[in-house]
Amino acid sequence: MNGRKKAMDYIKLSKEISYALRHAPWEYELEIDDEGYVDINQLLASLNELNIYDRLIVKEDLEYIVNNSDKKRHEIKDGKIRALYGHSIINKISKEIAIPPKILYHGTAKKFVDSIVSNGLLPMNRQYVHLSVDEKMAITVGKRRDNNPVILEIDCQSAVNDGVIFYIGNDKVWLCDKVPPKYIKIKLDTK
Ligand code: HQG
Repeated sequence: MNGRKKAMDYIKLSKEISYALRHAPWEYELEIDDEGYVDINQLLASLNELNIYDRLIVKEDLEYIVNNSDKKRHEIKDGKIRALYGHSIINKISKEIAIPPKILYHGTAKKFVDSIVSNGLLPMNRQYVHLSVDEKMAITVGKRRDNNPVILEIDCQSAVNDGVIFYIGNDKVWLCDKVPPKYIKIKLDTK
């Protein structure tokens, strides 16, 4: 065995799959369809060319990641796999429109709050704004950027009544094209 090759690392592999499917399918020679799916065999071939691990990555490894990750980031269907949210590629992934819960949450850094209050929540480098189903999750999301994140409460009920469209990411993540300031309330400053 080549000593430099590593044992399978599912967290690292999951991150690499997210990177490929959300941000850079072309780097992995993947054709991505309108819903974000790529062919599993194409993805495996490309990952295995990198020759990182001490064995080949197989379909069951992808299934393991999908079924055992802390979050439902990816979905497998009919020999294809996709990221459920997080995309930044130019061609917008089409997502299923649905009516969200009355309230959703967004965790962010304090330094962004003034801009968000003025301009609303914008997708920034991604295709959609990402919203969380509960405050706990929003705090975790916000902590990626600020030890004391600010939690925003989104009045989805009013937004839906006014015609704002929401999309399903997964069971805990909702997506939106943008959230105008009038539906945003500062819920919790965790400091
Ligand atoms: C902020 C992770 C200034 C926004 C997470 C956020 C999530 C503004 C940042 C998912 C703004 C964008 C996405 C405005 C928004 N002015 N700043 N008008 N509007 N922002 O990473 O929601 O673990 O693109 O508040 O858990 O943090 O990778 O979005 O701070 O579910 O699966 O601009 O990614 O999931 O940051 O995270 P991001 P996000 P994974």
